[in-house]
Amino acid sequence: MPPKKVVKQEKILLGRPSNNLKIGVVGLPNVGKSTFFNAITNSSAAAENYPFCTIVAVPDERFDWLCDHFKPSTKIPAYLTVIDIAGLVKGAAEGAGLGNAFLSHVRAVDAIFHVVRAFSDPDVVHVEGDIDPTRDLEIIHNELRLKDIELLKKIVDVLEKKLRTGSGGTADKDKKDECAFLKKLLEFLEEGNDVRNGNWNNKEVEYINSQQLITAKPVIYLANVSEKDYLRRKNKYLAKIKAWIDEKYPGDQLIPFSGVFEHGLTLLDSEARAERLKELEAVSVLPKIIVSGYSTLQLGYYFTCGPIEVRAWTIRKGTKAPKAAGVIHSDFERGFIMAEVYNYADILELGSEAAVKAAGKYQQKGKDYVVSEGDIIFFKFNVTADKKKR
Ligand SMILES: Nc1nc2c(ncn2[C@@H]2O[C@H](COP(=O)(O)OP(=O)(O)O)[C@@H](O)[C@H]2O)c(=O)[nH]1
Ligand SMILES: [Mg+2]
Repeated sequence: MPPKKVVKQEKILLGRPSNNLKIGVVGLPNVGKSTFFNAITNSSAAAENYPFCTIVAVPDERFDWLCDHFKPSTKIPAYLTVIDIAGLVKGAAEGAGLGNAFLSHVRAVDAIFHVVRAFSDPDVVHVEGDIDPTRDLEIIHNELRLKDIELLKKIVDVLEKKLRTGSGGTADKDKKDECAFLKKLLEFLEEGNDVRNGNWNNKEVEYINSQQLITAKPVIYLANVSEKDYLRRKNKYLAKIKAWIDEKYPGDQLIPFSGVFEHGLTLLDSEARAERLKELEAVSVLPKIIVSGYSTLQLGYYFTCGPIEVRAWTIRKGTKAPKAAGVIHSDFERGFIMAEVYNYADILELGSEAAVKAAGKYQQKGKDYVVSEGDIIFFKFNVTADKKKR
């Protein structure tokens, strides 16, 4: 007898990132958030910027290669929106500092860059008096957790009220399940955990994703070290920070950077900058930080390519063709017929679209096709006329 086929259920991930990814910068005052934010903004990649919000192209060598190859009139890389979220201090959850003003911003982001101070400088005041990165990490995490607790309490209250007056139908049954789960989640938070610490099943993830909980968002830790420490790749706080992260949030990324150093680089023109980096035998870590935002969210790209436009589209790893098409337009998903697909690796190896076709690597795929990283896709779709009119 053949072995029983095991249907493995795909695990849904927390969060619902779109093609327009947003990351918020959080941390205590005077840790270097704005310095980091300004360095990102001034770096040549900045496409648009506002006082607290900047949009940068995500560096990608495949995208650059495709633009060189197709020479399109329009080039649209993947973009990352970075938001400088000020105002988090101890007691922020109760309204200290800017308190609630930052909240709507932080709720709207897909992920968090958590900047922690690992440089000493008597001229730059530390709100807590001395340099102690893990204490600072605890303070910020606590405030964010308290905000989630406050929000969840309100949601549970409203749900319970609704259930008391409800009809008892099947819609109620689902609401009841949701309410019971959110209560469980509230307890979990009150015990000192973050939402992302939990191991949730798919239904629970759906409940979580329908709320805007801050502690459900993935975090990338950025340790701001002095220029000297950055260049000699040594810092007395890093080991302790790393140990703290490994204990509380195993697997999360820690990237050391130097705000002052990065900022200094952005003041130079590209030639002087290259010279300085060569002289110091150093690199800017900003591109790595920007890309890390993508990988942490388990995102990848596919491309659409032609003489008019080369464009990168952001999808979650494991996305099927119709859903990937929906990133371009909902009609593409609704009226999906097929995808014509080849991969960046093929055109890089074979040199042209014609050669890719001749090698049989330009293929037609149906609705069950799982898009691969670096696919180049042309979607065919059809929407019926009456649905088109909206
Ligand atoms: N010595 C030193 N000063 C820094 C560093 N990064 C930022 N600063 C300074 O610290 C102060 C606060 O930085 P800022 O980026 O405004 O912090 P924010 O409050 O977190 O936005 C500014 O005077 C910066 O110049 C660093 O790596 N070393
Ligand atoms: Mg600031």
